[in-house]
Amino acid sequence: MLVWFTALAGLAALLFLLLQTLSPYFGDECAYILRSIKLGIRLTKYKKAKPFYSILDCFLDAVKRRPGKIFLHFEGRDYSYEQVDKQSNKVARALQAEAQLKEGDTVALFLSNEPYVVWIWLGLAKLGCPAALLNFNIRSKSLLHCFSCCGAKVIIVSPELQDAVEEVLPTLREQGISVFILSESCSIQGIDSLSNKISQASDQPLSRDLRANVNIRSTALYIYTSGTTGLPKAAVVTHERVWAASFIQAACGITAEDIFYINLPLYHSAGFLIGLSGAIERGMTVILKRKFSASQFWDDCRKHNVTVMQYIGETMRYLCNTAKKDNDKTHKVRVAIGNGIRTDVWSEFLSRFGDIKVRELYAATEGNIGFINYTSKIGAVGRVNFVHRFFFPYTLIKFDIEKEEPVRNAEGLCIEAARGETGLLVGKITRRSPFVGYAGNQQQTEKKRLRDVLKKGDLYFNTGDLLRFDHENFVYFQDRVGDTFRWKGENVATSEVADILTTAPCILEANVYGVKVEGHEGRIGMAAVTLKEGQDFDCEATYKQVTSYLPVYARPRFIRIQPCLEMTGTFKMKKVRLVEEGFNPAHVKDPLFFLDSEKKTYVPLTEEIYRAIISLEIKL
Ligand SMILES: *[C@@H]1O[C@H](CO)[C@@H](O)[C@H](O)[C@H]1NC(C)=O
Ligand SMILES: CC(=O)N[C@H]1CO[C@H](CO)[C@@H](O)[C@@H]1O
Repeated sequence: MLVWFTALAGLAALLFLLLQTLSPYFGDECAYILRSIKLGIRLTKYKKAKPFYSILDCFLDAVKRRPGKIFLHFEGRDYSYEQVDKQSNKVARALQAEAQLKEGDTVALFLSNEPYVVWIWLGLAKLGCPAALLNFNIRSKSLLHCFSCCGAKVIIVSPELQDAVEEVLPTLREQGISVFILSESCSIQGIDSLSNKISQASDQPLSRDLRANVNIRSTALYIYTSGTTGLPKAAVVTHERVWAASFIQAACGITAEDIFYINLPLYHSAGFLIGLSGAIERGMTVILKRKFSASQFWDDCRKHNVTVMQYIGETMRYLCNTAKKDNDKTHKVRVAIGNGIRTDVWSEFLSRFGDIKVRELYAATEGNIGFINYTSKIGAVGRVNFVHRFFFPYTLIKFDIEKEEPVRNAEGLCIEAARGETGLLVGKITRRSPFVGYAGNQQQTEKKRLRDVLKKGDLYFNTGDLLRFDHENFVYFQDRVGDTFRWKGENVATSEVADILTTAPCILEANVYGVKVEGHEGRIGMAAVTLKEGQDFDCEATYKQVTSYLPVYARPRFIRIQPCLEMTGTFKMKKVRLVEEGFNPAHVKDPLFFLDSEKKTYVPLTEEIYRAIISLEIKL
């Protein structure tokens, strides 16, 4: 018996070695598949559990298991699992009393990156209430839009964002919205202080009955994404999705003993779901940072013994751009999880900061398909793997960039892209990989659904992203379709920028797009505009308009004045040629302007300025 068993084990080992020589990634592949299967089994168990087992229950179990373990470190203070639990009880009780919250009521959080986000989110979860995570950079019209599409009747605001909320207060009051600010007192009529009420509230646990109806398909969060048109959209994040994203750390081999550094905003899925929620799933310690700082990054990591870091493409480049130091490799960081890193930055990062496993992943907040880079292939966002593809069917289809639509054959079906060819990623919508859509926006939800893809009557989620699979099955991200581009890790919706530009006194029409600049990830904002009759381009007024209403990353740094804008047959503005022509004054004959953030105005874009930008003397 034992002999047989040993022989069998030997055979298995031999087979493994054989396959490993056939594909150098076979070992990684097996480890990843095994981990994924284990996580799949766990998710199925949670789905079937009665009552439903949510990430909050996972947190409460962690509190029971290791109450004294540090959950959160923020600006010199430690908060244990037990302390965070008690603090969230106080928040829940204060909100129950002050805002009369009931199970299912949505509450919007307009908060900086601080521990309050965690306490309030857990407090709301204890009441069975979803949280809408507002981006703290948005203002005025965008802020009102984001707030109203999630259907919240309550908004909670950080003291440093008081001005922004005062600006929209008249509208909020008209709609009968309760506004709470996290300070001890507030003299503004229509804004109530909350901190004093939280500190007076009891820290006793709340009854589970308060969230008796929450199940895996209930909405847990709203996370905003700027899609292909106009204002941000509120992606509905169900508990199922929270679990799936929370498993990413586990899938990357992170353990409870790791220490996770969150320096990304908590209003994005990266920081909130993968970082914070994933940390709860692991029962680990989080070092929370108010704002990303390249200069403090490694000192923070050394000081707190950080072992796992998170990045978006840009932040890796910022780290590589800091002055070299002797202790660059002295730290305990072993894994970096993120997305959008450029191949050259990736290589530089590894040679500069040592042997860190980069786990590049591809996923959209609302999407139903994702990839993780689980081998060590530089540049790839993941691998096509038959187990993954079996459970979550997806494909790449041929896409017409100019028409911005999938190419279809004579029967009206889409055409799969060949190996090595760039195509649009679509994920089949099934019960296992659902697409829930956007809150209060049926039209946008419908736009992301693609029918008759491979068979008549089938239904896919259109990611709006162009990817490529190579001959070794690696997956590469290529670009985002259409009107959204990425700059500094943020999506910029061009029509939103155009709306702001056309309210400047001199501008008639605006066509906004992103252009590539050497040495930078993503695309920087540029606009081709036409002027109102008899008007000149007003540098100062346009600067004022742009800086008052747009976050820094969305402002068009280049403006091109055109006599008229080129349109498609269906009256869509043509962008492709403009994008290609870029902002080089030697090639573009139209007048060009540059947003000079030091002079605080637009200035004519001279050859000299162009050269300074290309040589990175001018920081963008
Ligand atoms: C980091 O690790 C070192 C050595 O293991 C230990 O002495 C130190 O106390 C740790 N620092 C923190 C903040 O935990
Ligand atoms: C596809 C993939 O996994 N890519 C990365 C995964 O992680 C390794 C380890 O750091 C990287 O080197 C790969 O480039």
